[in-house]
Amino acid sequence: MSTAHKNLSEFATDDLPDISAKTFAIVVAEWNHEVTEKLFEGAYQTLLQYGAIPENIIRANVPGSYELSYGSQVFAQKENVDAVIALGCVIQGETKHNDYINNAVAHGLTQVSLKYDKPVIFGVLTPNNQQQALDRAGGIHGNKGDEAAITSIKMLKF
Ligand code: DLZ
Repeated sequence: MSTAHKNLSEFATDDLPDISAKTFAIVVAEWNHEVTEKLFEGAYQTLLQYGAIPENIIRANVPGSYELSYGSQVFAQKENVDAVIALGCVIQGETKHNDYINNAVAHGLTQVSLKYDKPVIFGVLTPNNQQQALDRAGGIHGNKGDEAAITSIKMLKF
């Protein structure tokens, strides 16, 4: 186990399914890209670490987290895609925009997952500030991109 996963104590990573023939789509929001790039790197490297092959990992960018639902749907409906990982970072501001976006994405991703009967993973950080985000994107609280990737692998057991 690499040190990248030392904060994944709540995640049992034994008995994961073979993913060498599985295809993953990672949809990445460009807003707060200094954070979402780290989430992507964590998710991508974790998929490779657990046996995915690079050719079977598709990446697509969307402008902001609000667009993650649609972006995820585009891939969830493809027959060859086994799981979708949606990555974003919505930082709380002076207005309630973050609540609206977070709620919309959470509902949107759930709908896509149920409609297309595939794992669609919520890898969206919802911090109060950028430091909290960085702490969770390869910082002191690990990398939520890693966790999102492991969650997608676990869900392929169903
Ligand atoms: C508009 C907006 C704001 C204010 N903040 C964020 C944010 O912190 N994180 C994020 O991913 N996206 C943000 N957006 C953009 C929206 O997600 C969306 O792209 C626009 O409202 C256009 O639909």
